[in-house]
Amino acid sequence: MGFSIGTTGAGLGPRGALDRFSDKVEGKVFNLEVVLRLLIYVRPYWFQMTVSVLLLLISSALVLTIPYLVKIAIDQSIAQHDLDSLSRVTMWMLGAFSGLYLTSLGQQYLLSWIGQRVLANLRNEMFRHLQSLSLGYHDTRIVGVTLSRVISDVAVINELLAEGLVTLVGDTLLLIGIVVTMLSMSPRLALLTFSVLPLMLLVTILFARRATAAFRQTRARIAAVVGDLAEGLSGIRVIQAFAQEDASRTQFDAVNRENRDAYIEAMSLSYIFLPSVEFLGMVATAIVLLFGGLFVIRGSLTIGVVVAFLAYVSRFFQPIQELSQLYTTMQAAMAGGERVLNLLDTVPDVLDSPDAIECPPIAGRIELKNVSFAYLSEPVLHNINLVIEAGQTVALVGPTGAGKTSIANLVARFYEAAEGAVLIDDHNIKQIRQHSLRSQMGLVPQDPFLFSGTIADNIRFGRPEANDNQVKEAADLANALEFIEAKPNGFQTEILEGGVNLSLGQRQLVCIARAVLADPRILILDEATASVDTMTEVLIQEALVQLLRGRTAIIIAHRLSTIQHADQICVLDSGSIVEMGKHEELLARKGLYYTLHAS
Ligand code: DCP
Ligand code: MG
Repeated sequence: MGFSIGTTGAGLGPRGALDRFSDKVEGKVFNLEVVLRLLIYVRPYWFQMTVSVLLLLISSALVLTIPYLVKIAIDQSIAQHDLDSLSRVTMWMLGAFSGLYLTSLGQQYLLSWIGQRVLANLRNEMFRHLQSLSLGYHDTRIVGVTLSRVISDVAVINELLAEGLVTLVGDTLLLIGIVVTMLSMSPRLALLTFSVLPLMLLVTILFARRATAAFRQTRARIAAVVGDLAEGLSGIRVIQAFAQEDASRTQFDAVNRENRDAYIEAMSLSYIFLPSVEFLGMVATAIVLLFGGLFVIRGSLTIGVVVAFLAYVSRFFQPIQELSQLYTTMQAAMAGGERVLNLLDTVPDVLDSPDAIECPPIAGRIELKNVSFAYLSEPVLHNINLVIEAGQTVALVGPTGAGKTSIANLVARFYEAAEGAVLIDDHNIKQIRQHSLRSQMGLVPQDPFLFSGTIADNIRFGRPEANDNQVKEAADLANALEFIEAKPNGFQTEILEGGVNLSLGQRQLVCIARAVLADPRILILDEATASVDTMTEVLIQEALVQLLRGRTAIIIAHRLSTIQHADQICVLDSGSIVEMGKHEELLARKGLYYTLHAS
């Protein structure tokens, strides 16, 4: 779906650009409800998760053991010149190292195994939900922003669920383990070493507070970059046509620069923080050397303990660093999680009622009863009453913006009328499952959209099981065969996204063929506004005669020549039906239809 490009470029300053793409402010660092709901996505993998936590426990225990083995080697084996014991301890150490290697490997693998599955499942669910949301939702959203929901918000959630929570548990356990081991080896030296902790706590709190704000900025800015990029790309034709590259570039440059600055600020905080932690680690090391050495000289401590302490101190500050980084991840994940859950919680405006029926093959009678409708707040259709008998062709005509496409949108139930009812074969449209209704309806949209793929793929879109002959027949009926066969690759011609390598008329012919192949009971044809050449127009007209045989049809025409044979012509103006009748009657009346026809 394309989105409005009218607002791109010079008109909006960088501020405006940013505001368009930014979301509601981010809240808490920890939101239990969000975490619990997200954990549901991890639940299918509880077994792997348990194994990975077990592996983590083992590897943490091994990390704790290694300095202890060093102490034994120094204080017992080496001090007592016991070679046997030394080789035994060394073997133990090698064993511990191998164990550490294997458990970390297994744990990392399992975590990414789980993480990628959670990520993919969440994306699938979002995609499915986005598909179920009515056009009313998509109309009011910027595609780039929705993209960043599905891509980056989900990724950061994954970072939290898969790695963050496990890091949290693992690092906390490791910290406690180190503290307990140090205290039990030498309470005096341990307490002296921990004297740097208050300072460390202070630095961490200061950092976390500043970093929270800084990283929040980076996320808002990157959303703006993605949004602006997406809009700039889909509007590229218009931007180039109006030579607005400079303005567009300036705007992109502005959001890009703000993103850069926000990032540099956030990163420089990290660059101040991490060395500070390291510095405090060095201070702790110095304390161990000084006091530990003193105790050794006085004979109240063994050298092995001092060496083990040095090892523990060096391990001690790594979890602290990781935990403080986790703080920012967690915050991003909470914000992302909230947005993703909001999206998943959005209820489609157009919902099947619980007792909606699977629609039997319909005859195709359509009735609009006192229908009034607004997309947002401004009323677009006023009290429309229209009956189309099964098999009839009704043409909707009227000036641009009169509400023709809107009527088609209501019949196809892309939107729901605020007042009145749309009936199909005397069923209220709300009582029919959307899917079963649309599968009997063919639509040739005003803006004929083609997917990337071959021409044949595109024609087959509504009926993937159709064979090559049926595709060819449909193309023939739609009068598209001639131009398709003139292409060097015929039906296998690759179409670019949006169908840009076909002319508008050709795109419309392919869309008509697509509708023919689906063989719908009701056909809605919204003629493209841009004029097609007279040759193509004749082709489309001829195709229509074939196409409409035995079906109910709503034809929206801009060229009145196309619809002179319609059973009924319905003239709309500003959202109301102003005239209705056959071609000659309407001409004779010399009203709006006459004026339109004359122009
Ligand atoms: N409109 C809106 N939101 C949308 C689509 C349309 O607010 N998502 C408004 C714009 C028009 C009015 O609704 O004022 C009627 O729009 P239609 O698309 O129904 O108009 P037509 O199809 O009659 O116009 P055209 O001949 O240009 O296709
Ligand atoms: Mg229209």
